[in-house]
Amino acid sequence: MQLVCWLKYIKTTQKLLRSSCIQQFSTSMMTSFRHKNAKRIEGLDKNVWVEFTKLAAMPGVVNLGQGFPDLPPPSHIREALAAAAVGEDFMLNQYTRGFGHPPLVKALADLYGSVCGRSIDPNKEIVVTVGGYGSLSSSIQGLVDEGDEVIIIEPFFDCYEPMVKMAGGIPVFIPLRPVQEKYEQGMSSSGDWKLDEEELASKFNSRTKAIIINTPNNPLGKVFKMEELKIIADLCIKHDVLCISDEVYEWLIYSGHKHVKIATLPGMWERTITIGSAGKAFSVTGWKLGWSIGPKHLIKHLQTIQQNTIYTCCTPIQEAVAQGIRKEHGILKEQECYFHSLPRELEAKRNRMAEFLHAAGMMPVIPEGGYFMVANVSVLNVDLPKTEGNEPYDNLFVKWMIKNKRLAAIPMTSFVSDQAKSQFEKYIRFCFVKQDSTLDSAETILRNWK
Ligand code: IK2
Repeated sequence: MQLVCWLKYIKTTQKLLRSSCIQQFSTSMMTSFRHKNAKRIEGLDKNVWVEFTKLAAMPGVVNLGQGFPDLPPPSHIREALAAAAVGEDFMLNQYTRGFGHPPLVKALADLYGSVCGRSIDPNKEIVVTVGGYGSLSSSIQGLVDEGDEVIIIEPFFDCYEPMVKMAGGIPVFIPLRPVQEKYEQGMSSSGDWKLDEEELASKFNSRTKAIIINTPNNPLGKVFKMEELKIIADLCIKHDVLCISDEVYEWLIYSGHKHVKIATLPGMWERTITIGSAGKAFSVTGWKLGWSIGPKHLIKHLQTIQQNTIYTCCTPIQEAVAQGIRKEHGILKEQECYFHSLPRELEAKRNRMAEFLHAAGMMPVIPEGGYFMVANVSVLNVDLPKTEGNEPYDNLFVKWMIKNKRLAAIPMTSFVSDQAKSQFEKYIRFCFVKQDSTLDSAETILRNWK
């Protein structure tokens, strides 16, 4: 009897073992074959916004990290959105044209037609996308091929590098450098950061497909001058290279500076995609609506990406942005135009931030445009805790500042390639498109720093 029991026990155990082995085997099969990422996203899983937005959301932290306004957007555009959703024309809640809602592409063609001094075909030379981000993505996916080189100016908006890699392209970096760190009363200007002309020329070759430029630049706030853009344009023309010009901060230009669209330089329209963002133009970053404008022989490739990825963007938001653009276009020469009143309001905030960063002992770089300010923090000589590995100084500094000072910013090395981290790690980026009360809280922390 005992022997029978033993035999039964052994049989059951073998059965269980067998099924668990099969399970383990099949799980590892699934992990290795079915659950594995596509090669094109290999190594691209880290993201600065995921990491630092979580830290900045801790209770009691003043958030000058990610670039979103905590100011009220213009009421006309919010009312237009409400009306689009609940108004009589209920069809505004249904799909619209895939490449862009007809009233929006018309409004964009009219506005940019007058800004660029040329006629723009609303249907063939514009595509409306999910944010400026969507435009970057469809430009790169639609135009960059396996093995193509794409020149990226450092520091750069962080998604350029992974987007180029996802398309199979090869990013080729060129840094902006402070020509001479001219500090006047502890401050310098983003205009002091320049490209070396010879170094830039050395990056162009027969494999170069495109260059990505960003003016005003995030994070530096540099507004590229006509002569700097001419150098880039001449190289593009000489080497038959495309230009993806990210101009999401085009309206945020401070006194004494001027935004120049590289697409308006001779020979550049036919090789340039210009990217804009309603989120940045109207302080509605959560609406995630942007656009690409360019010649039809390039835009048609972005349209192909659009129709095979997201197909169309949200109709009521497009309708509201169309109305907003028409309104601002109508008063473009007036002081009250939001595209002029916002930078006026922000210039005062910029100056205020420069003062209080300086008071804390940091060395701010005054931006000529955009809504970010970088500051050299290495001069504070903060004794940072040692960590394993080689995490850059600015990363450690920001984590320390969030924990000990309850103030959040973004490390500058998030905006550069791995090779350039040591060159940029003494800077961090603050955002100043904030209500006075938010800046008051930041100022209190910074003035009590010592
Ligand atoms: N291009 C640049 C240069 C941007 O800065 C952004 C938005 N970035 O804001 C987050 C931050 O830096 O804190 C985009 C493109 C994307 O624009 P959109 O929000 O319209 O997709």
